[in-house]
Amino acid sequence: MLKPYNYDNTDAMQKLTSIWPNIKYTTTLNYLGNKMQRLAPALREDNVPLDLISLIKTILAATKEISFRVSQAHLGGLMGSTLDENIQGEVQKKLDVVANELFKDILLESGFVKAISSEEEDTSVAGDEYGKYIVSFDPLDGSSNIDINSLIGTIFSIHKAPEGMSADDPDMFKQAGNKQVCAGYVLYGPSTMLVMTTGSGTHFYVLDRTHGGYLLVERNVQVPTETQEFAVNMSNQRFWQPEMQNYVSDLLLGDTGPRAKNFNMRWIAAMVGDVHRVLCRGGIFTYPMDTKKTEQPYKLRLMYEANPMAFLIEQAGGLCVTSKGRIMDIEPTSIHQRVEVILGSKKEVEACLSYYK
Ligand code: AFP
Repeated sequence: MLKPYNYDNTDAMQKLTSIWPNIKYTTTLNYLGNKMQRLAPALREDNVPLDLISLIKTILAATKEISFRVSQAHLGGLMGSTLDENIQGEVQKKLDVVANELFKDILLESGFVKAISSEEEDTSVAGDEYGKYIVSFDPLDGSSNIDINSLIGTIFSIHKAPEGMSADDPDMFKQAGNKQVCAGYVLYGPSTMLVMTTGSGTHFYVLDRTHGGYLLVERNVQVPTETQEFAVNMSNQRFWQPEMQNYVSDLLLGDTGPRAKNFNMRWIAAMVGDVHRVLCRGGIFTYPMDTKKTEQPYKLRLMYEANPMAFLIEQAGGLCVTSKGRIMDIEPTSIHQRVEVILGSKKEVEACLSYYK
């Protein structure tokens, strides 16, 4: 019979070290010895104000519930689509709706939030008139992965609530990404992982199900400046602008072309997964402008995807741009606005941009 998981499982550690004598087990030991830093002290170390810490904890309570529901989706009849579409004309999955309701309810009841905006809502939703913050979120990014038990995640972005505006005014959300006070995502993968920044570096946390909280596993993650890996939906190649076509064609030529090195390609179809890989080992990720649907030249959403990822990537030393400039400097015109995204390893993003000059 399997023993229940035990923090002081020294037997397990002895076994591990006998199998891998050189294992870098300090992390595991720290983990088993419960010495890893918990979320709140880690945030205090970054001088995050107490009310923002409380809001972050509220958001993370929702993600723990979503993580559980995601793991039980097949058993609980939550696979498949609803009969509805969201405001952006996309068919909603049952889990999209459940995650959105969970997130919305918990945030609006918290008292910390003046309003929320979600990829799944038609417009912003008012919260507490005296709430200090506004939160934008994509409750489940990568919905097409739900039915195949593959990687999905929640993305969130926090701004200060502007003073003098009413809680039901969606214009509160028209703030550039450079005004974010916190951004992050939670990956529902083999482990549930939080990646977050409050402007003092990008840090990785893992949900420890034994005590129910997130533990800091890596502080100040850095995206390598150079890479040989790219992520793009190649099936759209013929719809891209000539500049992007030329750039990717040169990547594909590998060491026989002008880049003089071979590239590998990865595509998870969930931005959270692709950005996570870039944060872990470098790479370039792009969803460029295309002419597939003339009325919709861009796919990714500024508030729910591009801005929070830009904050995380820049805090980790990478770049996040459109072919015309920095994503976080875009002044939004609507809450469901879409943008071109090119992000990742600094030198590779610069190499891509050089094709547009
Ligand atoms: P959904 O969450 O609406 O499924 O969209 C996911 C996403 O916006 C982004 O996370 C992916 O990078 C991109 O779409 C995948 O797009 P393709 O359908 O072109 O693979």
